[in-house]
Amino acid sequence: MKNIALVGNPNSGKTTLFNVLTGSTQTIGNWPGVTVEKKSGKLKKDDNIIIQDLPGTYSLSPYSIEEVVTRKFIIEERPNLIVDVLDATNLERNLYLTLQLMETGIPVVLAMNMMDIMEKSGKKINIDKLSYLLSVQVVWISALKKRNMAKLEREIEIQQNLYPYPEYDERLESALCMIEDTIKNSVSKENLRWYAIKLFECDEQVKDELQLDDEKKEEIDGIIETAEEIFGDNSDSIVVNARYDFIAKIIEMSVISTDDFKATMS
Ligand code: GDP
Ligand code: MG
Ligand code: K
Repeated sequence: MKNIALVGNPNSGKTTLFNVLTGSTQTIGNWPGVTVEKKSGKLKKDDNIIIQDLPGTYSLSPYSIEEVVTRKFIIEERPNLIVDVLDATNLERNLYLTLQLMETGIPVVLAMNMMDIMEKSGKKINIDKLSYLLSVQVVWISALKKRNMAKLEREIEIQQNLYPYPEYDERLESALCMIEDTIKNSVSKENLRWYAIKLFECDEQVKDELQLDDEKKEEIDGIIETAEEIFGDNSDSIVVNARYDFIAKIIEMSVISTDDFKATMS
């Protein structure tokens, strides 16, 4: 049995894709519906694969009920694969969640949705380059028009490689490395980076969950304080900015506006 989770921003097309992949006939209204409960079904092509449709979320911080349900499922159940459904027309915002998913270390495939809209727009995403820069598979799809479904199903069925974690500012990386060292006996190796980042962000839920002793807590507080002095910023924003810097670089290298192209050609 293989467990797959569909994750993405609200309205990126998760439920539409879920229905196509599972053959479910549940109707979706024209208005933006919200999924709060997770819903599961079997892949039409292979009933050894269970797909979860998770609530739409912009982040894996525990600030809203959708975020909590999705985060809990990903961290506690560790699905075999995350299919990250992106609205290609909002790439920057959607990649922000992608990076957080990649921080968990769980194998990820990117389903770049809304292909039909993108084809009519003045922008092009070079998904081969995007795939290379992130070291994960990226597939163009249109869930609504059922395009490239066989290609996505193939990626779901094969074993996806592990990827290197997205690497942020080296000063942040060295702080994370020190936190990982402090907690290495309290969490499993595969979860180390996720917990280090969450502790650096002062995530209360993770702090409660790990129940570290006072000595370790002080050590971590010291690491965070030093980083905040170096960056002149609070730890939460240091991580947010690091993710957006990473995304900006990726977008610069993989998105071309055909309008710009026309302008330089004329
Ligand atoms: P969810 O919130 O991620 O579950 O998104 P939904 O599946 O509910 O989709 C949100 C809206 O986007 C609905 O109106 C869908 O019909 C529409 N939609 C989903 N996929 C596509 C697509 O590939 N192309 C277009 N044009 N619209 C889509
Ligand atoms: Mg939905
Ligand atoms: K929706």
